[in-house]
Amino acid sequence: MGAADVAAVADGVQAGDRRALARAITLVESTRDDHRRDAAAVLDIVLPRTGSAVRIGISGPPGVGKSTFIEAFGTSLTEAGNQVAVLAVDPSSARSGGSILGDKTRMERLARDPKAFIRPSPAGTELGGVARRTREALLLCEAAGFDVVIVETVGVGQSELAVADLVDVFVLLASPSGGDDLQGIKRGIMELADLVVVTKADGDLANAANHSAADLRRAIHLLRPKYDGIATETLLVSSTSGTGVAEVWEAVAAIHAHLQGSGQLQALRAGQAKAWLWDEIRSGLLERFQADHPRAEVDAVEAAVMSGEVAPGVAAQQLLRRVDG
Ligand SMILES: Nc1nc2c(ncn2[C@@H]2O[C@H](COP(=O)(O)OP(=O)(O)OP(=O)(O)O)[C@@H](O)[C@H]2O)c(=O)[nH]1
Ligand SMILES: [Mg+2]
Repeated sequence: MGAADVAAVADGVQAGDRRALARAITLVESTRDDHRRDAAAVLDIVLPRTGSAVRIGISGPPGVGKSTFIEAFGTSLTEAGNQVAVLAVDPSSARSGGSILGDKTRMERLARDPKAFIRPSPAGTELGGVARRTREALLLCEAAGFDVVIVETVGVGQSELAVADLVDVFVLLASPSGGDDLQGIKRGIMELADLVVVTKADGDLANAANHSAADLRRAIHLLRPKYDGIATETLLVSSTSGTGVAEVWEAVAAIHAHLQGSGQLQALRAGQAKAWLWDEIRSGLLERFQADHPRAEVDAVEAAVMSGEVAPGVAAQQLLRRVDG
């Protein structure tokens, strides 16, 4: 792509043109060197126009009701005049393509909403790559004028950590359940949450949802608060009836306002930018290392290490020596 084309894409993004935004995100997601260079050039141009959105992470186990909630939540936000972008972070191992099809039908209204933009996760990539590209896609959405960016991830392991690292407010969805196992939520994940929302608080499940909320409140009470001056709340929602959806936004907005007012948001984002820099350096070095070292040579060294012939540290030093030169 020539400089003029790069400028045209960047202009389109800044004008809020959906096709330009989709094209820029495709560049960001590409693994081709020339595409990555073009993506970097576009990002460089639009960077001054980024930073003003409320960045929300939404996570929860499969089937908890993420898509249904985002449909209700996103629609209520666009009705209030906001422009809402939804990005998904899902390492390919986490789910099959079938669920993405499910998402399309569960977010039907939002998908057709002219004030919303939904982008599924790029397929066939590992978590590190997806997280990196999602950060860039998030910046592009901000430059395109979206004032709320939602990053969705299915909570099956490391992806929550990656998402918590790129948003301002992290919302954890939990299922109604009679048990006292806290729906299998790991303590480490609960510690990431700025807000916990129990879903499906309606009909037959209303009672179980209330019990779950009470259990979660007790568990959260025992955790160290994530920020000074903000206690992690547990709310109840029914995405199908709409009950509680507005309260989730009020809580998110209150947390965001508190972080902004206290200077903690600036510190949070600065820390995230620094971590992102080192992520890029790490993956850039690894890519160069792999380009410099033929696969067969690395395989042979791996085999020697695995059989105990060579100590891992010694083998690594030998391979790394060549990177210095
Ligand atoms: N009763 C009730 N059911 C709901 C509600 N929200 C979602 N569900 C149902 O729960 C099921 C899962 O909802 P999804 O929104 O697809 O859940 P998800 O978390 O996106 O699932 P994955 O994408 O597979 O991880 C569906 O059958 C929904 O109809 C709700 O508020 N009330
Ligand atoms: Mg879903």
